[in-house]
Amino acid sequence: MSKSPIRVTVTGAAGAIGYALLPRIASGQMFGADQPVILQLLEIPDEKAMKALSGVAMELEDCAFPLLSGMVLTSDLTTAFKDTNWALLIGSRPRGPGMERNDLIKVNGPIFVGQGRAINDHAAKDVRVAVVGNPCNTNALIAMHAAKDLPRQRFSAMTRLDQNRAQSQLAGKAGVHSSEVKNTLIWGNHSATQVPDFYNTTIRGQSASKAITDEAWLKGDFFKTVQQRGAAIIAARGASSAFSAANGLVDHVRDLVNPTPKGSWNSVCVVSDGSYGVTEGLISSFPVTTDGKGNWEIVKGLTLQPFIQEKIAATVKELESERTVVADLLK
Ligand code: NAX
Repeated sequence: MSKSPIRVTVTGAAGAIGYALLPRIASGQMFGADQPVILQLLEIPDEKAMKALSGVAMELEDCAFPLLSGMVLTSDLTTAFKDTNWALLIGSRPRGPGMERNDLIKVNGPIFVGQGRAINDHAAKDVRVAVVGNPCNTNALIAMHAAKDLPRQRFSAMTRLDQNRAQSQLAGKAGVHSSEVKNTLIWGNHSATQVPDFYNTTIRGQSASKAITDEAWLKGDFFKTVQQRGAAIIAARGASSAFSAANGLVDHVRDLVNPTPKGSWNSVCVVSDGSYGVTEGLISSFPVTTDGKGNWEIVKGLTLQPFIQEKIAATVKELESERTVVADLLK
C-alpha cells in the first residue's frame, strides 16, 4: 500500500535556496522515493514575492513529479504551518549594506517568534523544524522558545553545508575522494566562529590530523576556508550559496529521518545539554546520531584537543552574546 503524504512547509519558498530545494523534495530526495509530499509554501505578503512563488509552483507542476501530492501557496502563517510534519524555515531578510550581525539578528528574530508560535498552534503533533535562515542557530533558539508546547528536541539548525564544505577541503588536501572522509565534525555556531574538528574526523579510518601531516594548514588555511566559505562564494558569484545550501538541507533532513549507520554521526545544531562545555540551552552544532524514529542523540565521549576546546569556547561565547541580543524574544 502506498504511504500517505506528509506535509512539508518551506518558508522563503520563492528565494534562491527554495528554488534549488523544492524539486529535490518533490522528487523524493529528502524523504524517500516512496514518500509522497504536500508542499506548503510560505512567502511574504508582497505582490512580487507571491508572483514569483506562483512561477515556482508552475515549474513544479511542469515536472509532473509522481510524489508531489499537492501544493499550498500562502503568505499566511496559519495556512502555511497547518498540520505540517516538517517545517523548513529558510525565509528571512538578508544582511543589507552596512548592517552589523547584531542588526540582522534583531531584524530577523521576530519572524521566528511568529513562526514558532504558528508551528506550536497549528502543526502536526509530530512536527520537526529545521532552520536555515540566518543567524540560524539563534533563530532556531527563538522558534524553540516560542513553541512553548513542543519538546525542544524538535528543533534543529543547519551546519550540514559547513560539514560538506569541510569534508571536501580535507579530501582535496589528502588527495582522496570525499567519500573517504568520514564523521566530518562541526562544533558551535553557523558563522565565522564555527569549529571544524579535524581531530575527530577520519580519512580512510585514520584521524584527519594524522592523515594530513601539514598541521599548519589544518589549523590555518583549512579552518579559515571553511569558516569563510560563505563569504568567498558571495565574492565570486555575487550571490550567496544556494544549491549547495539546498543540498545541505536535503542531507540534514534525510539523515535525521533515517537511522544513522553505527559508528558515524552528522553535524547538526541542536539544543545543548551542557556536553563538551557548550552552555546548556543554546542551539549549537554537535555530532548527532538518530534512531530513524525521530529521536536524536548527541554523541558522547569524544576527546577534544586543547586547540578545538579553545575554539569551541569562542563560538559558545558568540552564541551566548547572540542570545543576549534577542533576550526579549525568548520570554
Ligand atoms: P533569498 O533572499 O533568495 O530568499 C529569501 C526568501 O525569503 C525571499 O523570497 C523572501 O521574500 C522570503 N522571506 C523573507 N522573510 C520572510 C518571512 N518572514 N516569511 C516567509 N518568507 C520570507 O535568500 P536565500 O539565498 O534563499 O537564503 C535564505 C536564508 O538562508 C538567508 O537567511 C541566508 O543567510 C541563509 N543561509 C543559510 C545557510 C546555512 O548554512 N545555514 C547557508 C546559505 C544561506 O546563506
